[in-house]
Amino acid sequence: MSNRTFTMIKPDAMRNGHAGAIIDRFIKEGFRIVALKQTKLSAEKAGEFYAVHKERPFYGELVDFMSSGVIVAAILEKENAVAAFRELIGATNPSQAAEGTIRKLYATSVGENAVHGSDSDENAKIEGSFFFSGLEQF
Ligand code: 3AN
Repeated sequence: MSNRTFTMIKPDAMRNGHAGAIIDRFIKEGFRIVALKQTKLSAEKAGEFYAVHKERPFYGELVDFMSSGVIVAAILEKENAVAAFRELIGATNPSQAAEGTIRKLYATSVGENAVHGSDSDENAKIEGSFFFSGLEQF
């Protein structure tokens, strides 16, 4: 187990001014920041990142949304990071997310749900290296 996960603060949370509160929450919950940057995905790059969802009906909407504004990308470290982080962010649909989770607090809909969290150690590694070179990880 790598004890690392990958996250993005999505364009909705950036536009709504929640980035500071969300990063503060990561740290308060005991995640160490391995890498962090603000960036913007082109539609092409967003499509590549979400290629696993290509056949899903919401793929086009997802790509448009994820390339609609700046995001913050980060690699975070904590014991059992992937599962611990998914618990912290809550269910994909904020209306089903537990009280106190980041999506319950800051997400507006299932499509615009404030944060991304990797779903496996393998994907955490792939997604982290999509955004960060080895020289940017500490
Ligand atoms: P999660 O991000 O919780 O792992 P996935 O992997 O099922 O959820 O979906 C990836 C992303 O696709 C979600 N974060 C969300 O932005 C978007 N998405 C998922 N389901 C829907 C849906 N029914 N309608 C619109 N967008 C969706």
